[in-house]
Amino acid sequence: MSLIPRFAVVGHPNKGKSSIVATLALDDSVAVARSSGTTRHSQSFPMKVDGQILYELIDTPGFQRARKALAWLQNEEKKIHDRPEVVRRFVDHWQGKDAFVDECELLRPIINGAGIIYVVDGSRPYGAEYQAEMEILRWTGQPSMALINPIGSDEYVEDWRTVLNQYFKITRVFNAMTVDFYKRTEILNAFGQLQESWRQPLQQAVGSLTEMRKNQHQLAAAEIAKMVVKMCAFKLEKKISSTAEPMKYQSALATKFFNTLRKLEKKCRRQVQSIYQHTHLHSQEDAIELLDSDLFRLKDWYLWGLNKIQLSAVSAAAGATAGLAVDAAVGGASLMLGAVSGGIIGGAGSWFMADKIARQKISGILPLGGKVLTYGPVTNRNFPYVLLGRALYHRSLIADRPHAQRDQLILQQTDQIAWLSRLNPQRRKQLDKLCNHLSQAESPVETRKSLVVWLEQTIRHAEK
Ligand SMILES: Nc1nc2c(ncn2[C@@H]2O[C@H](COP(=O)(O)OP(=O)(O)O)[C@@H](O)[C@H]2O)c(=O)[nH]1
Ligand SMILES: [Mg+2]
Repeated sequence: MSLIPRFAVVGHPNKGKSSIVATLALDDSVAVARSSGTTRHSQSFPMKVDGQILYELIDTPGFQRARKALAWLQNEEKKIHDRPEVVRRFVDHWQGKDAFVDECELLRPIINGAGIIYVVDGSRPYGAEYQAEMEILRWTGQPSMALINPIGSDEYVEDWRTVLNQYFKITRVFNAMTVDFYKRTEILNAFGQLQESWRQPLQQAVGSLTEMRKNQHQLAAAEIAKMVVKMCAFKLEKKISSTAEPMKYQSALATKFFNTLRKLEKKCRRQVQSIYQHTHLHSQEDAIELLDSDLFRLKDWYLWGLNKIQLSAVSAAAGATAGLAVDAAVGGASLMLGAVSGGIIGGAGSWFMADKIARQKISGILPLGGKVLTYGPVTNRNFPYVLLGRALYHRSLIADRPHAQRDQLILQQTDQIAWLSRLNPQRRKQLDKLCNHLSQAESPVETRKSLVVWLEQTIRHAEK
């Protein structure tokens, strides 16, 4: 006998059944749609950790003709003991015929042993048509519980509770769109109370899920640290002949430089999404950029990173050059630190002035003649803070996103303004030190290791 608990999620069409399956199976491939009738066939979604199935959720089409189905059952019934058998006969009898297609689909997994999760919408009033559905489910004799999904409002939640308590041992309010990790584990524990043999496997499932989430946080921290270290040290080089005019190459080199950085940030986001099992998110959002804010929209940098005064302070502490004074003097209109350095070769003044974010250098002469143009790394001391702020914000949206959600991931800068000021002084000091190393691309391996530790702590803290 299989000990894997299986649950059929059933109810009226369009009450959030598929949303509940997506959320509890952590699977964003479950079809959720505006129009009813999106789910035509029962489909099983196993929740797996490390290849092991912990439990299975079965998405089903909604009841269409519950009262007629119940009338058929009542007509067939001889004694109350027969009821589960009569439901089986109903499915066998109507299988493949037109009359009760959806009823057959949704009842089959139940008569084959699945537990029942009955879903209703807490924003809509109770009506007599639901009674036939609950009655049929009761006839199956399978363990069952009810979930009230408040789609939009919870106006009728209490009315529903009174009705559902008459039919189900356990009733819970469960909003598939806003549920967090702990509410989800609480619901799984409640499922375990439905049948003795499910209790232990579901407890184990909660343990595995908790462990999995911890791993996801660690993987995300490692991924973000890798990206930040790489981006802070990133530079491009181009060899040109001694006689070539460097300015001719500047614009193409700059474009490639900034595009590569944008791509690295995007790649890290995809990785984080896939770590948290949101693998369908990007394909839904190809048309519009996820978190629609460009990395190099410099006016946003003070929101993501340090403000002007803080920036002066960290830069002064790190012994930055006169460039900082220039930046402060122009009132922050430019984010430039003026930290342009290295082999300046005459006649390239405009090369340096054209861009204010990254270091640019022309060096030569190569053994065989020619010059090397270098673009990068980014010299602005705010850069690591900005990258970390954006990455942590994106991660928190993804980690908390229920798998039923199908809308855009929207950036609300007001949500995360001052993420730095929420850090306690000690963690802030650690961060300043790390960002200083990052800005100077010092000991990248060590910096990365310390950054992973720092990120793991920050993420753990955000979870509480
Ligand atoms: N606001 C809100 N919308 C929801 C919720 N649950 C489901 N929906 C929406 O209701 C519609 C039907 O959901 P779905 O899960 O496909 O229902 P099903 O037909 O019962 O499987 C979809 O557009 C969902 O996005 C919820 O808790 N809150
Ligand atoms: Mg559905």
